[in-house]
This record gives sequence, C-alpha cells and structure tokens, in this order.
Amino acid sequence: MVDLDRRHALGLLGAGLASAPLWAQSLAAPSVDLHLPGGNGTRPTTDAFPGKKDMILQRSRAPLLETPMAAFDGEVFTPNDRFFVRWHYSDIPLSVDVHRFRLAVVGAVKRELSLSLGELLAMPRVELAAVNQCSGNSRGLFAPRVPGAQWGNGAMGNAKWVGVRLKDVLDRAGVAPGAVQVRASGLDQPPGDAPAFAKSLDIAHAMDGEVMIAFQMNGTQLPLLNGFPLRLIVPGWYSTYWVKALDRLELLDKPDSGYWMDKAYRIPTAPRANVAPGAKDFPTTPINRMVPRAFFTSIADGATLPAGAPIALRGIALGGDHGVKAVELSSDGGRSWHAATLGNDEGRYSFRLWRKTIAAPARGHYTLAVRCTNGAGETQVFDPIWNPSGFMRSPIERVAVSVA
Ligand SMILES: Nc1nc2c(c(=O)[nH]1)N[C@H]1C(S)=C(S)[C@@H](COP(=O)(O)O)O[C@H]1N2
Ligand SMILES: [Mo]
Repeated sequence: MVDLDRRHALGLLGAGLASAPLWAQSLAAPSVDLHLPGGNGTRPTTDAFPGKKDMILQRSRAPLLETPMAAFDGEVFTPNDRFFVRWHYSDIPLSVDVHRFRLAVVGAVKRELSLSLGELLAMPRVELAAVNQCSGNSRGLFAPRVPGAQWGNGAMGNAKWVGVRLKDVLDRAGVAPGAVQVRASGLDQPPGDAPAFAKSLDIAHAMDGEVMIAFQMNGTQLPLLNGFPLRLIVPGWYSTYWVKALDRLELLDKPDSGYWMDKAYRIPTAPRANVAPGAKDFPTTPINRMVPRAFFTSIADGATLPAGAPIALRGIALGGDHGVKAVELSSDGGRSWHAATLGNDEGRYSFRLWRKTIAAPARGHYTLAVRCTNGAGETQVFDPIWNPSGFMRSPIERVAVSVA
C-alpha cells in the first residue's frame, strides 16, 4: 500500500525550491564534462533539489537536472534520487495537499469525474517497467548545434511504475461517441499568457490498456520533481507525453490544436526524423514512439585504460517500443560486431543491461561503438541525424579510449 500521506510532510521540503541559498549551493559542487561537440560541456553537479542527489545541473528554474551516465552502471532501474528532471515552466508544484487533490475527467464524457487519490488507489493496479526519455535527450551532441537544453545522454531513466490503467479511468467516465483525443495537463502553471503545458493522445492509444496513471515509482511514491502525486506513463513514447502532477484529463471532440501539439514537439516525417542541417520547410508530425539506443556506462569518452588487462564493458540499451533483441560491440569502426551478454528481460519498454569483456588489447587508441537491435528488427546506424529541435537522437554511440 502506498502511503501517500507521507508526502504531505515531504512536500513541505519542496518549499525550499524557491529559496535562493538552496540554488546557490550547487555552485560549490564538482563539475562534469558532457563532451559536447560544440564545446561548453562543463556543468556543475548538485544536491540542492529535494529528493535528488548528485545530479548534473543544466538549469535551476525551471529545473533541468541530468543523470550522470555512471548512475546507470549496473542498474536496470534508475534510482529515484538520480532520475532526471525536466519542467518547462518555473511555476511547479512545491507541495501537494493529498487530501484536497483531485483528478478531473471532463469534456466529451458521459459523466464528468473528480477523483480523489483514495478513489484512484482503490482501483485495480497495474505494474510496468518503462523508460522515460526526453525527446531532446542528447541534443547537445547534435552537429551543427541546435538551440534548447544542451543535454548529454542522461535525460532518460528507467523505472518500475505502478498505477491504474488510463483506460479504466476513462471507462469510469464513459467516453462519449465522437471523442477523438484525451488532453492531459498538470499542476504546473504557465507565466502570463503562455499556453499551459498539455499533451494529447488519440483515444485508441489512451484506451490500449498500457497507458497508465502512475502513483508509484520503483516501489515508492513519485518524487515531487517527477510528478507527485500522479503522472501519465506512455510506454515506448517520448516523455513529453508523460504529463507530471497530472490533475486534468479532457476528452476532445476534435484533434488538439494547442501549442504543445501543433507547434512544439514536432519532428520531420522523414525517416529517423532526419533532415539536412539548416532545413526549415518540411512536413512534420507530433513526436511519438522511441527508437532503439545503446550506451556505455562503465567507461566514458576519453578514458585511459591499463594495458595488459581485459576490459569489462557494461552499459544499457533500450528498444524503443519493441524491447531489446540484441546489443553488439565494435572496435573497428563497424566492420565487425560482437554480441554482448544481455541482463534480465524486464519487459519491452524497459532498459536492458548488457556486458562484454574484451581481451587485453595492445597499447593504442580505440574507438568503441555499441549498437542495439530491437524486437522489430530495427538496428541503429552510424549516420548522424539532424533536425532543428534536436529531437530523437538515435545514431550509434561511440567512445574513444586509450590503452596505455
Ligand atoms: N506537467 C508537466 N509534465 C511534464 C512536463 C512539464 O513541463 N509539465 N515536461 C515533460 C517533458 S518534456 C519531459 S522530458 C518529462 C520529464 O520527466 P521527469 O522530470 O520525471 O524526468 O516530463 C514531461 N511531463
Ligand atoms: Mo522533454
């Protein structure tokens, strides 16, 4: 049983979010280098945010906190206190009164609902492991550079989510004939006339039985910064749809034409969301399913390794919306590939650990590459992609290492 009451007290900690001395603390912490091709990759780390420790500080307000790659090493589930954070607007919930909180279900429904947390906790529960990855994860690695948060690879995380099916909540309201989409929004507020953050899913997707309203993350309630008390989980899709601090579901009788669907978070319709650098006029579609990716977590780019010893390589992979079928490594620029050993299968939307020990190499410089093939047979390729928003990076990741 989740003890949501505990958060009422914990939520008070969140009040510290707004105080200046807390933000300033982070400046004393050690820094990390994200190795961004455009330079300026150094960022401080911070312990200054409630429920978070040793995070890469990308921005204080609204918070953008990145997970250091080392935090993924050997951990199929990303610890809550290392899980990345991204909010668009700085007016975010700093505490939530769990007794007064309600989830509204309105619009094209047979009966509008105002559900308490108690009512939601009493509904049948589902559990699912799924990767939450920002559309702009790895944006800082785009060349030529594009505007937006210059993330390294750590704007992602994997968790075991427990909650209720979105379908069950919508069934309780009764979807009216003619409803085409569900628009989700949360407790955060836009400044001035800016459009409230809201994202929509087609009815068929919302009713697929997998999209979930989660109240538990890795066995405990959601951290405030990750959307306490409720967030949407859209397995296999980029996290822009994973609306945090979810308090409103609106059934629409025509497709959402709001800013966050119509203007923002759109990708080129071209394969791999790839257009020529500088391209502007191209057809777009709302970003949607994730694609396979694989990463090194035991070594960083630029590492020096001792000669004469085998090298234990480890990392993580995700299959997008289809599970990880294979992870392979190359040290010769992709001429030959060698299968890595996969860790436990936690389901098609989860990270999967991989490992491979390579025999002691001769002294010299090597570029190691790792690629993932998902359950649908999609394999990563070397060719970089480019689009003006820096979304959906998917090329094979490489690390340069010296053996000395
Ligand atoms: N209410 C709300 N939900 C939101 C957002 C937001 O700004 N407000 N940002 C989205 C985006 S773009 C991302 S990447 C994820 C980040 O989830 P996390 O902070 O739990 O890692 O939240 C999504 N859900
Ligand atoms: Mo995002």
